[in-house]
Amino acid sequence: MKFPTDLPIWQKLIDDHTETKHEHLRDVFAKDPQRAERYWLEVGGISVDYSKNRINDTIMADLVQLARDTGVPERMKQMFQGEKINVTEERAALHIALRNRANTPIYVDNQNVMPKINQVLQQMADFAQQVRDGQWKGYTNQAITDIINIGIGGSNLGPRMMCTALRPFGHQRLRMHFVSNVDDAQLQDTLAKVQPETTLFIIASKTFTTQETITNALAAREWFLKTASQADIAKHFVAVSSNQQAVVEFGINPTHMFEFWDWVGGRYSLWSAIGLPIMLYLGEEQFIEMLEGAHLMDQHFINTPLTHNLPVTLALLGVWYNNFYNGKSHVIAPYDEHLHHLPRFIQQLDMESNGKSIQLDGKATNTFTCPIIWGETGSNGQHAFFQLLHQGTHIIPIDMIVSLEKSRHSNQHNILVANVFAQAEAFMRGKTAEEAEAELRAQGLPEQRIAQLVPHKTFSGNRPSNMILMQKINPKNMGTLIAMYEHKVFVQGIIWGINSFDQWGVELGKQLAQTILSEFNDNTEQPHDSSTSRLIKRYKHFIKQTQEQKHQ
Ligand code: G6Q
Repeated sequence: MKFPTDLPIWQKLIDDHTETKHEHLRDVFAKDPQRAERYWLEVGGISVDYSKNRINDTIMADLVQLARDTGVPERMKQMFQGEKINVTEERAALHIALRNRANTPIYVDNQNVMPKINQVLQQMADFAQQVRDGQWKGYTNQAITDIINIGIGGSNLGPRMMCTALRPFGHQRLRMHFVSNVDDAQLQDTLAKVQPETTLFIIASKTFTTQETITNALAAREWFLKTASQADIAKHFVAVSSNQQAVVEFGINPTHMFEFWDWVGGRYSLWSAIGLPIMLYLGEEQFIEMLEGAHLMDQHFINTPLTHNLPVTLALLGVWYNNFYNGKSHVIAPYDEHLHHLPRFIQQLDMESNGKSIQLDGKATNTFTCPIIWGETGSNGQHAFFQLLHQGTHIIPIDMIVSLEKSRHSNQHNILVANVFAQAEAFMRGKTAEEAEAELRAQGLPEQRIAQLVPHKTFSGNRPSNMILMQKINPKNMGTLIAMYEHKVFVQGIIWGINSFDQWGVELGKQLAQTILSEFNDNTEQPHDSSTSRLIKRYKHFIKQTQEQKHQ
C-alpha cells in the first residue's frame, strides 16, 4: 500500500500550497465576484458556503484528484455494498443500511440485512407509540413521564445530541435524561428528578459488557427495587444491544430488547435501535424523517461526482489544512443552543474514527491524520476562545452552523445570525494595520498611543471557515447534517489510508483499569511504574483512613 505522500498529486498539492500560501482571501474575493456562487453546495435543507477557504479551482481539482488516486470512489462503493471494510474487526460498516429508505437489498455474508432492520424499526415504533400514547403503564398503572438512557460513548452521544437538537419536536409529556458517566453523581442527580413508578430505563450497550453502563444499570435497578418488585422490572427496563444472552442475564426479558448488529459502529449507531430514545421522543413519523434526511445525503454522496460532492468537498478541505497548512485542529461552532451537544458528538465521530497512526496495511502513517476537534456554541464561543481563532498563532478552520428559520422568530435570532456571518467575514478579511490606525485616529487618540495600539488591533484575517446553513433544525435536516459529517470522516480516513471503523485505542486504559480496580478491591499490589504505584497507594491510604474514621 502506498503512502498518500508518495502519490505525484501530493507533490503537486505541496506546490499549490507554495504558490498560493501568501495570497490573501480578501484579495481573492476582490478579484473574483463569482467566488461565493462557485464554492457553494446544497443537499436537501443544507447549504454550505465554502468560499472563505484558501483554495482556488486548481487546488480543488488537485484535491479531487487526490481523492481519486487514494481510491475514494472504490471504497465508497465497497461501503455501500456491505463489504467488510472494517478489516481489523472483520465487519461491514453499514450505517447507510439503517436509513436505506429505498429498501434496496444490502447483503452481508450473502444475507439481505434490510428485513431485520425494518423489523426492529417496527418494534421500536410500536413500543414508542405505546409509551407516547400513555398505554404503556408503569407498576402503579401510570403513564411514563421520564426516560433515562443509560449508555456511554456511541450509545449515548448520538441519541443525546439528537434529542436535544430536536427538543421543539419532542413529546410534551416525556422528559429525556441521559446517564453515561460512571461517576455516581450523574445517576444520582438524574434519579433525584424522577419517580420510579413513571420512569422507563433504557440500558443501551452494544456489547452489554461496558463497565460504566452495566454498573450504572445495576445501580438504577437497585434504586428501582427499593420501591418496586422484581416483576415490575419488565415495565420499566428495556435494553438495546447486540448481546441477547447478557441482556437476559441482567434480568431483562428478550421481548423488551431492541437488537442491532456488529456492522453498526457505536458512533454511527443513532440510526439503529440505539436511537430508541429519539424514536420515543419524536415518534415514528419524525424518526423516519430523520432517516430520510440521512438517506438523502447517502444518495448524494454515492451518486454525485467528487467535484460536487458535499461530504467529499468538506473532507478535502480538511485534508488541505491538516496536511498542507499544518493546521492541527478544527472547530465546530453551532450557532444554536439546541445544537450544544453537536461539537462533542462530532468530536467522537471524527477523533475515534480517524485518530489513528497505522495504515490499513499495518505500516505507520507518514503524515498527519485526524485533527483535534473541539468547539462550543456561538455566540458563547465568541466571548471565550474566538480570540485565539482571530489573533492566535494557529490557523484553525472552523465550521459554523446556523439555521435560517426558527420555530419562534425573535430579535435574538437576528442578532445570532448577524454574529455568525460577521465572524466568518472577520476571519476572512481581518483588519489591516492601516484600517486599525484610521479607526484609532478617528477616535482622536494621541499619535504615540495609536502607534502602540495598532499591532494589537490588527487582524491578519485569511482564516478559513465553512458556513453551514440549515433551512431549519428539524428531524430531516438533522439526519442530512449528521450523515454529511459521517461521510466526510470516512473520506478523510480513506485518503490517510486508515480504518475509520475500529477503535483499538480505547482498549489499553480499560485493561489497566481492571488491574487497578482489583488492587483496590483485594488490597493487593501489582507491579507498576513508581508514579502509578504512588497514586494507587495514596488512594488506598485515603480509603483506609476514611474507613477507620467511620469505625471510631
Ligand atoms: C463507538 C465506540 C464506543 C462505544 C462505547 C459503548 O464507536 O465503539 O464509544 O459506543 O464504548 O459501547 P457499548 O455500546 O458496547 O456499551
